Amino acid sequence: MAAPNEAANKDNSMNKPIRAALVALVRNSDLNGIRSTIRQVDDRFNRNYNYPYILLNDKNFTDEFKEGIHAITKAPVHFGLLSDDHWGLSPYVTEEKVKSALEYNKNRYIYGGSYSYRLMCRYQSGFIHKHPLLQDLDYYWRIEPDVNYFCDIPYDPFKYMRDNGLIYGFTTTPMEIQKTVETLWDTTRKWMMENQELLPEESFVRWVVNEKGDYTRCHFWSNFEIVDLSFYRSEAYESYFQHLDRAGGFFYERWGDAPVHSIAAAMLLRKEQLHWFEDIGYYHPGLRHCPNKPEMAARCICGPRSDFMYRSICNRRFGNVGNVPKNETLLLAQMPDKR
Ligand SMILES: Nc1nc2c(ncn2[C@@H]2O[C@H](COP(=O)(O)OP(=O)(O)OP(=O)(O)O)[C@@H](O)[C@H]2O)c(=O)[nH]1
Ligand SMILES: *[C@@H]1O[C@H](CO)[C@@H](O)[C@H](O)[C@H]1NC(C)=O
Ligand SMILES: *[C@@H]1O[C@H](CO)[C@@H](O)[C@H](O)[C@H]1NC(C)=O
Ligand SMILES: [Mg+2]
Repeated sequence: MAAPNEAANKDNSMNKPIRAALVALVRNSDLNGIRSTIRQVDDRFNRNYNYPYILLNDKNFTDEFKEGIHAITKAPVHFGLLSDDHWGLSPYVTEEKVKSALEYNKNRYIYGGSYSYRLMCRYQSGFIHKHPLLQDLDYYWRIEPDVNYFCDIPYDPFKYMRDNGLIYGFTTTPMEIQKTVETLWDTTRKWMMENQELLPEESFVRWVVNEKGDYTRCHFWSNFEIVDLSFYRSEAYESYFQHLDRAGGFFYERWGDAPVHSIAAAMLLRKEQLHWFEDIGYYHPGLRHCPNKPEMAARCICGPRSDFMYRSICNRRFGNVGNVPKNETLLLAQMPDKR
């Protein structure tokens, strides 16, 4: 019997089932919104694949919620509760200072005075990938209530990620509100200087920092993200998250999981490991992406096709900048954020 050659071996691993799931953090009050999302994800993609849904909540899901979800999908669904050590106030901040920060910020920007919003952002930044229900997954695809999927997805994005060595997939690239991240870049720079051994030889960091050392506030909107979870489980990501948590900005400011995930991806990955799913037409309140390439648009129900991503400064920047070597990254990390 002939020994299998290398190509055959490779082929074999390409066809291995992928351990992946669609994951959402939701409240019982989000039932209608998440039913709507799940129905669209099923219709557009998952009815052909049957990847499980994992729904997480800081409170017990009600029977009404669980029944409502099972009634809308045939895919397996797992309901999970968050542990108290994952969902709560950071041990590095003081309650008093948090209270006055919420008071100060409540009219400065959306969710400026919301405590639970901050718990949500901290959870999705540092803990969601540690939930026991996600332990055996290689990839997750984050979904949210009340979003729209406009286009048929006639292939498996998880498999696409794996076969192409991709780590982070996104659909939209807005710019973060300055006031919510006032010290995020300076805190990040400090981490880079103190943890040089965790930086890769080459990275896409120039997407988030310009030649003058200023934070561009470009980020991937993480209400949609498809991610190789080994990235969030890596020593570098965990060290970065711990450093941010210690600085207190999840509470004193309103650091979102979107800018945090995005800075980490740009700083720790190469451009070839990031992917714009241009063909996945998507809407989350506030932003819409509708593909304009004819072969993509043919599978979509949205229009006209001159949406956000074709005007987005951050999407243009994604196309225009490339990887830089570590020595250049460190020069940028020495420059204070001047805004
Ligand atoms: N279990 C639980 N889930 C939450 C809580 N706050 C937010 N979420 C979920 O976290 C995700 C993000 O929250 P959103 O309120 O959608 O935040 P956003 O997308 O920044 O803003 P909007 O969609 O405009 O409200 C959603 O899936 C919410 O259902 C919470 O206190 N408990
Ligand atoms: C949540 O569910 C668990 C397990 O079913 C139960 O032990 C616990 O008492 C519930 N908590 C609340 C607040 O209902
Ligand atoms: C970074 O190192 C490379 C060689 O690895 C060198 O060509 C380049 O000039 C260096 N850049 C800076 C800014 O020092
Ligand atoms: Mg949302």
